Amino acid sequence: MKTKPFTLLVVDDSQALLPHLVRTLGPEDFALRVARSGPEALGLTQEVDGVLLCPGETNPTEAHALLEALTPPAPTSSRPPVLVLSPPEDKALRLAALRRGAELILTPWDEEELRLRLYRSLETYRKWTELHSQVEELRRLAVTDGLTQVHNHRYFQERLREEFRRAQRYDESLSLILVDLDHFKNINDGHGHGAGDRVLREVAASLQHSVRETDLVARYGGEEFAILLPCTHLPGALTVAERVRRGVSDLHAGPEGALRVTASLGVSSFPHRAILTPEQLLLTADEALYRAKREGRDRICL
Ligand code: GH3
Ligand code: MG
Ligand code: MG
Ligand code: MG
Repeated sequence: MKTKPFTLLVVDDSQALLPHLVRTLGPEDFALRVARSGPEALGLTQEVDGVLLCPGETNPTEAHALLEALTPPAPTSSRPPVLVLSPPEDKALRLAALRRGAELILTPWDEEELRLRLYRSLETYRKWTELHSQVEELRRLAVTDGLTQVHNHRYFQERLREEFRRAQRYDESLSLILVDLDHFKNINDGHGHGAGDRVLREVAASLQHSVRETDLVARYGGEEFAILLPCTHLPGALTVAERVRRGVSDLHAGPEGALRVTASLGVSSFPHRAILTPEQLLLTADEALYRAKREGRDRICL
């Protein structure tokens, strides 16, 4: 399978080399973009697979400044590789390039060597970015519930412990809401498991809409969700819980939006004299949820 050509940014203020490069590199493997100035080049680096710096005609100060701007030191490989065409006598430029992790190609260059080195360099970067996005995707999958796309149980447990420690150490408040759908079994029994799954996805989206971005929504189990509210005291959590309860009961869910569903909610908050561990925060919310069920469902207890 033919891979798509690499996009190479040629930074060449004189443009003297360009026709030569076009011939050497060939359109099969390289699509060339040209920048005539440093600022123009910096604007384009995110769109290309690599940068070829041809400082031949530029004054040395400019060449150095541009090299530095193109090779920020901190997060490695998140930028395309930079290759520098340098005359052998410009030792300062050669050393600067090596220090900044750029590759050197000495002039006068050999056509085949230039082509191969560019190809390998850009190919390595492309593979690296592909791998990087796969890792990112795996990282996302590892903390996400597959059905509802909110966070999963394991991630919730991790964050619960982390947020609890933080709240203890910095004397902050932390609240937890457990949400359990009412008589959900009836939805499955009456409309099928597929419809039930769809309702779960819609409920999860509704919960996510009812909270702030700094809050954490997770699927705790089957038709039960947990919402962690950092830096939120009990009155704040009750306000959120009411917004969540109403959001769920207002949903027109399932196929054709014909299904209605309600939820029972249990709320707990730290600090509290009886809550000294994350487990106790969880247990307190769970007991509150149980009371909400017993007292008639579609309600909030604490
Ligand atoms: P209650 O008001 O007491 O909570 O009643 P309920 O029917 O919701 O409670 P119960 O815990 O007895 O039943 C939970 C139901 O949730 C049963 C199970 O089939 C359903 N459920 C759990 N996970 C899923 C899922 O991933 N998809 C679907 N469609 N249903 C699920
Ligand atoms: Mg139940
Ligand atoms: Mg239920
Ligand atoms: Mg349940």
